[in-house]
Amino acid sequence: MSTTRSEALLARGQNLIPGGVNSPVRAFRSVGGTPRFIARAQGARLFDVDGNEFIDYIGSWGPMLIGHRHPDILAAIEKALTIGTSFGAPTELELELAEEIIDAVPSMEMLRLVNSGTEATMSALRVARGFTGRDLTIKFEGCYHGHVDSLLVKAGSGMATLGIADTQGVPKGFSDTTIALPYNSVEALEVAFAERGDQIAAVILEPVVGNMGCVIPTPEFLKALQTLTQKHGALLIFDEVMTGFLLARGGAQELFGIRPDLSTFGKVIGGGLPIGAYGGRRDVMSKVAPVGPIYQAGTLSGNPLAVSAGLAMLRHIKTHPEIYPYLEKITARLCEAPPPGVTVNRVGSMFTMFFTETPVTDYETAKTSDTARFGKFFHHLLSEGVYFAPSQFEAGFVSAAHTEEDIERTRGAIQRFFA
Ligand code: KE4
Repeated sequence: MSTTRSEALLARGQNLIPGGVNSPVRAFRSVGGTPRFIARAQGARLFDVDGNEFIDYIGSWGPMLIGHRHPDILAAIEKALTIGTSFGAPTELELELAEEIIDAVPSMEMLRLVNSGTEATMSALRVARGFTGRDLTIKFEGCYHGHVDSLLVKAGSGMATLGIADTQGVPKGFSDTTIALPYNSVEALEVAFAERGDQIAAVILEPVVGNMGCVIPTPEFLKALQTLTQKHGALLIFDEVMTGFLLARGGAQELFGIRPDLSTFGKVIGGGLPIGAYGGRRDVMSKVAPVGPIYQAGTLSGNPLAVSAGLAMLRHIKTHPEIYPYLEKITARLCEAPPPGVTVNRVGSMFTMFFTETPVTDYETAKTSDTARFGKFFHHLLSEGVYFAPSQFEAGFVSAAHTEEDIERTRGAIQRFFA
């Protein structure tokens, strides 16, 4: 498999952009080798600049729920182009997207559109602090909520991939406002609230984790989150940037029957264009400028291109509810009967094959994985035309464009690694 052009582009990129990539996980640093520069994508396929074809299990880290270049999305973007790309003034399209999100997610009584998941979580946190008048946040080790200064504490995703425990550049004063606890630990949560409950503005979590690899909350953990936040007057924030509209039309909160105070979204709601959203309780969101004293703004927030693509995506999901049982079926088949030494965690179309015998329930158990062997597995799959996430500490994603034949081909490639 030639990587000549990718190697040349990487060399050229190194002088222009840190690592030649615009997001660290793309650099293949934890799996080694040359990151593939992508020429184009279609459906469940990626095509790199050397003409190699891959079955894609990244899906742009979530947005490509219905596959690359879906005709509904392309048509919506083309239509949007006829009216303009950004006005810096309100449009009816933004109201329609807000209505679609609110219709799908009952806890979202009011919301604000932004341009990334990071903006969404940063804003939700500021609103929680402003609403409660408190400064502290609880997050969980291995969860990643975007590169918000105060949340880059024991974070997952690229930080876990690169083994960066705590990034440089975040003032101690910021990270001191964050309490990082083990995911799924009811006891740690109880102790934190017992000690500092009246200072805690919010608890933020990935309701199904993707960013330490896929990790699933226990019912006891979810119950404790609800009980303790309510008891102490803290807000419960579900970061559904990855899980929103991906695991179900109503996100993880629909699966678990939980109504968080605030939720954040991104990825799928933009249909592959830059977008984010935060929202929830009306009494909380009514504190946001211009109606309230908590400020948040954005030049391209609600721009017609991203909103049109997002609307097309959410309308497709609403009119094609069969995508979720299909995704459940083919992803379950992909993950069926894992090889010895591999622990698989999966919810819907989100999955991770951990190279450990240990059940993975938090960051500590995720880190028992043999990342060197995962790197060899990743490159074996790549050589067979299968593109998994280039990190043990990320989730993979199956799309509605994947066929049963794609799944069988992928299973064959996996089995040949262990043969
Ligand atoms: P963005 O700012 O990247 O749009 O969203 C940040 C974010 C927030 N919350 C959750 C739960 C997320 O998963 C993310 C971003 N996810 C990573 C994938 N692990 C994005 C990929 C990357 O950083 O390159």
